[in-house]
Amino acid sequence: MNIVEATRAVVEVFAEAVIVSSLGTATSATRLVTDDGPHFYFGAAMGSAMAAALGLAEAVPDRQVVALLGDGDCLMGASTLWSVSACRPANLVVVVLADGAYSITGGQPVPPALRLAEVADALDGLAGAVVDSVEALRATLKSIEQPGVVEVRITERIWPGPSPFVDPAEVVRGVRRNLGVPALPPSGLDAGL
Ligand SMILES: Cc1ncc(C[n+]2csc(CCOP(=O)(O)OP(=O)(O)O)c2C)c(N)n1
Repeated sequence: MNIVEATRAVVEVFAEAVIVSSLGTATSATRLVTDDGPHFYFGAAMGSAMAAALGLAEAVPDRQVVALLGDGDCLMGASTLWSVSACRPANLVVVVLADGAYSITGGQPVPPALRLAEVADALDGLAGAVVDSVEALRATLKSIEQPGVVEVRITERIWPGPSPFVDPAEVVRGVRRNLGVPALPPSGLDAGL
């Protein structure tokens, strides 16, 4: 399975979800699969996407939120798992695209034994699963208790296409539109400051 196939499965199972995609190929794949949908793309802030997804899930409990993370990003922000366990939002799935590499910076290896599902299972109120096929991913997304963590074994590394570098002001506008909340007044962000 490659990350585009995995992302497509996530988007199809959770068609109404707000996706928070971490920097790198997770953002490129989400842009590709959703045709630049109004999701929460991270452009450079590594290790922050799971925490942002947790905050979003708490803020909009009637919406499904998916954190779609690279394994490098997930490791950098892994302490958020303990916060997810403490807060237990029933509308959050964390999907980790475990390709074993920091792909966007040149493919340096991520520490091999992630064991994220085992970590999740060890924490109160958090479910963990490991999948290695698109079919298993779909079935797991439909059945996992939330909050849950799905470690997706990516065996084929590909470059999804769209740039992972996003315009933060445009991302904010898209997410607010997606959530049905009014746009913010113009700010320095819009001016690229
Ligand atoms: C705090 C911080 N450290 C390092 C970087 C540089 N950096 C950007 S993307 C990346 C790798 C991300 O790896 P992963 O989340 O697995 O995504 P992939 O590159 O595989 O798509 C690194 C190290 C950064 N942006 N921020």
